[in-house]
Amino acid sequence: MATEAIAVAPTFSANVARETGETTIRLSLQLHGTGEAKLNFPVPFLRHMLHLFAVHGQFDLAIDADGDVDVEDHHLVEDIGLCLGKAIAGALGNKAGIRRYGERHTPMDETLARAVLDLSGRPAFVLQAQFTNERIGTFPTELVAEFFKSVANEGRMALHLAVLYGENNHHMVEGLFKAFGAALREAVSTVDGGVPSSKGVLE
Ligand SMILES: [Mn+2]
Repeated sequence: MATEAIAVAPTFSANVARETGETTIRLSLQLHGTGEAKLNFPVPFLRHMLHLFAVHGQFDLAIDADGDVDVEDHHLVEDIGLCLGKAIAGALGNKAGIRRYGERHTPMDETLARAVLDLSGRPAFVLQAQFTNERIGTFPTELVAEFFKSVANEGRMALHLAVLYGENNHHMVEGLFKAFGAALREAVSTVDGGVPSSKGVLE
């Protein structure tokens, strides 16, 4: 007998736990929060970025994680992205009464970043950015795309990110995380009405 997914109204919060041979992650997210971040994992630059994301989205975000960073930051960064995406999707349930779309331009000194997203239920990811350094501190710059791709896939959103212009790579990535936080905050804000789709369903 087929079981139908139960359409659960948004709770705006979710906990995700994930353990593999490469990483162990516990993450909790409150989308209608106060901007409080408690981040405990050994990738300092991503901690810095997720702190900005939480503050600019007014999300409460707690992450306790560890992984094989002696190999490279790659697995842990990708898997934290997966867990954040899962938490976003879980917190939104059937998405009834949310705005669905969000967008924001964010200047970061000389850099201008943009995030536009649709909590459509269909994963898509585009990043337009010309990074000029292979690393930011010890953080491999290529992992910025890996992180956001994981978030978009598991969060089941269309996420379009761009650095319109800029000089400093640290600023470019900061602009993206701040813009993403603010755009997501807009998309998960509540409006009157049901599921914001002409189809009546956002899966
Ligand atoms: Mn900074």
